[in-house]
Formats: sequence, C-alpha cells, structure tokens
Amino acid sequence: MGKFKILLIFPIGRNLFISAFFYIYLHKFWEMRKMSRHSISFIGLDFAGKTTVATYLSTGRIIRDFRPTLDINYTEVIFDQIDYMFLDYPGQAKLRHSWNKCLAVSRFLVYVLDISTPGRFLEAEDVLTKVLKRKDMDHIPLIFLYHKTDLDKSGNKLKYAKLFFDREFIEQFGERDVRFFDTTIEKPKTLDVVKNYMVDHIVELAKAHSYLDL
Ligand SMILES: Nc1nc2c(ncn2[C@@H]2O[C@H](COP(=O)(O)OP(=O)(O)OP(=O)(O)O)[C@@H](O)[C@H]2O)c(=O)[nH]1
Ligand SMILES: [Mg+2]
Repeated sequence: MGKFKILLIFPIGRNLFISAFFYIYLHKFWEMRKMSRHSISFIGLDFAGKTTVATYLSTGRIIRDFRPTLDINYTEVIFDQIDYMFLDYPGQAKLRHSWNKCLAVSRFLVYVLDISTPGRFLEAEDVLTKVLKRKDMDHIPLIFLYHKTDLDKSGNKLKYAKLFFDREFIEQFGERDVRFFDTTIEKPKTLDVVKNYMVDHIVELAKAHSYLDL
C-alpha cells in the first residue's frame, strides 16, 4: 500500500512541477513581450532623481521622501489608450548590474543627470557611455534630462553640464533621436513638456515599427 501511495503521488507531483514550470515560463515570456513593446528605461546615477521623475511622469505625483531604489521598479502606465512599462533602475554602483536584464528590451531611454553635482559628471559619463555602447542600444531614442536646475541659481552648473553632455557626445555612439530638456521637480511644467514629447514620439515610433494595433 505504501508503495502504491508513492507511485500515486509521484505523477501528481510531477504534473504540478511541469504545470508550474510552464506557468512561470509563459508568465515571463508574456512580461518580456509586453515590456519589449513600449518599455521606457530611466537610468542615471544614484540620487540623480530618476524615481522622482518617473513617478511624476507616470502619476503626476511629486514625491519628496528619498528612498533609494534597490531593485527595478516596474510601473504600467496608460497614455492615450496605449500602455507603457516604466522601468526605474537602481542607480547605486553596486546595483547597476541589474540594468542588463531590462535594457535589452527597452525601446526608449531617459537619462537623468543631476546637474548640481559636477564632481560626478565623469562617473555619469562613464555610466551613460557603457549603456550607449551596447549593441542592443543601437538607434534607441534618448531623452537627456539636465535635472535639478532649481539647485543652480547662477546657471553655471547647467552651462557646464551642457558642455560636458552635448549632442556631439551622444552622437559618437551612433545615430539615434536625442532630445535634451532642462528639468526640475520644483517646476512640474518642465516635466510636462517631457511627457508630451515622450508620448508623441513613442506613438510615432510604434507606428513606424508597427508594433501597435492602432
Ligand atoms: N532640488 C531638487 N531635488 C530633487 C529634484 N528631483 C529629485 N530631487 C531629490 O533628489 C533625491 C533623489 O531623488 P530620487 O528620485 O530618489 O533619485 P534616484 O535617481 O531614483 O536615486 P536611486 O534610486 O538611488 O538611484 C530626493 O531627495 C529627491 O527629492 C529636483 O528637481 N530638485
Ligand atoms: Mg530611485
């Protein structure tokens, strides 16, 4: 009888295992497929303002409490009846390896630069260079944000950032659409302009690649 029970349990267990395996596989496949359609990656150094910007663009909410992002935040957003996946990455150096899995399926990049910390521009340049050099980032459009302009009363830091990160710098990594914006969470209108541009551009891009059923 004992032996019979074991024989009975084994196929049930095996079927459950196979079903679970297929469920996980299909779920992952579906998620990846959805992400690859309209996913937008928010990248930059730690404390640059990625989560603040991504949250404002996706919900219109301004958050001020700083909590470092420790794993990729996925937010599904619907603009003009089209759904997008916002991918907000952790900026800390020790967590940047996690960007690899999602950058590969990104259709759009948003790079957030904190212009108030010129001492970190070299590091910011290095991080951006590594991303733009990737084969799978060829032709991926980029929105570059000179962010936290409210912290630069003289305007000198913004000028310096614009010399450091200009169109020529970006274009050395191949052809892509690139747009630059001065932004600050203190003037949400500066981010509304980004959102409008992003939505228009993505719809156009999606139509061109016909991955939207419009
Ligand atoms: N003065 C000012 N502060 C800002 C602005 N945008 C964001 N911050 C602040 O900058 C800090 C970091 O913002 P986050 O959005 O959490 O930065 P992050 O890039 O997501 O950081 P990680 O998750 O660690 O990679 C927070 O204290 C924000 O309130 C801005 O435009 N002006
Ligand atoms: Mg964050």
